[in-house]
Amino acid sequence: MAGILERYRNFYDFPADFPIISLNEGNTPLIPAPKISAEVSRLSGQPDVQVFLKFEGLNPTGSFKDRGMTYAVSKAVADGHTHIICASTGNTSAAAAAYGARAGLKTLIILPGGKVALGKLSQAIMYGAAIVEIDGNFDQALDIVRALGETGKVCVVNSINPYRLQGQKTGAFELCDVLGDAPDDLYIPVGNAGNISAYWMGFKEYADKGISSKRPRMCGYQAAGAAPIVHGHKIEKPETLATAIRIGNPASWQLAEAARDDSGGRIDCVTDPQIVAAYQFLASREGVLCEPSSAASVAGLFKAASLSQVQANSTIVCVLTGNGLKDPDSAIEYGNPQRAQLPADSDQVAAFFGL
Ligand code: AN7
Repeated sequence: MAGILERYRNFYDFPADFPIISLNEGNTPLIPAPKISAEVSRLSGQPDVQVFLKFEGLNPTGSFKDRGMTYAVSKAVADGHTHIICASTGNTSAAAAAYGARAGLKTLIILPGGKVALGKLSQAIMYGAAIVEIDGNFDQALDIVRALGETGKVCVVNSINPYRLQGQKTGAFELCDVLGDAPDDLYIPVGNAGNISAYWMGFKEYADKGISSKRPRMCGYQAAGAAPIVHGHKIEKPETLATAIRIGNPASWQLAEAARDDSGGRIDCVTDPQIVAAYQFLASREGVLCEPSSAASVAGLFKAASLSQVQANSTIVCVLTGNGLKDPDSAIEYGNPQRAQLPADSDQVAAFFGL
């Protein structure tokens, strides 16, 4: 299927000869989650809660970032840029490097040293980006990107580039298309706060055009050690095992607060143990392996259910923003291994399996 800019062309005003750089992103599955639904009903005491997972890990580079990057990179090409640049906790850099490679642009990446999951770093290397790891965090990397962007020599493709959010709003379109209407609640991880803002734009646009009949409550979840919006101030040294959302000064802070307030939703936080529990539940009970940061949406839903913030007969979508294969170290650390190394002997193997 064609990528998001072609499929949703009517929602954009780019010219007919706009150079679309696409890897056929989008059209990701909306997977029913019966075990999570039952758990939410159990925790909340509310019957008939239907939970779906929007599995963005099945995008071409394995995260939702592809939806925004197709537009940002296409626009960079249209504007005659030769270089794109981004700061990243990993996924933005993977997407920028892939779309940059496809467009024939040079991709420059600034990463928080030692805090990017192995798969994401591998992607940026293979796609051929130039990579600087700083002795600092994402927020410091983004400050450097902003400064370099002001030279005019490079096109910034972080979500301060408005085309990123315009592309990412199609996640909301797709799930409304599949459900036949907007859900009651949307649960989504919050890091730099672009995606929650983009989904809200998409839901508003569908409701304003009469394509959907309602707007969901936007329920965003930060990691407890990196929860500036929850606490109402910047976090100088954000910490969480969910490295993708290890961000202390989100670029789209105000937009995310507006999404929360206009939708009657909330932005709350979940602890690292709650994130790990949801990460394990998703993989071992639903068969869906996302990355730890993505599991913040489901951890948030479980927390909300325990706090009686979930309503009976509601349809809930959790956005799983990235693929679990990007972070094999976390899978090995937090999985529940049932493994043994044995001689090539059927009796011993059978004994281990309890057969
Ligand atoms: C898997 O790649 O910020 O709130 O530099 O990779 O829109 O920032 C990644 C963010 C959630 C948070 N889940 O989304 C980056 C980066 C995953 C992510 C988020 C990110 P935003």
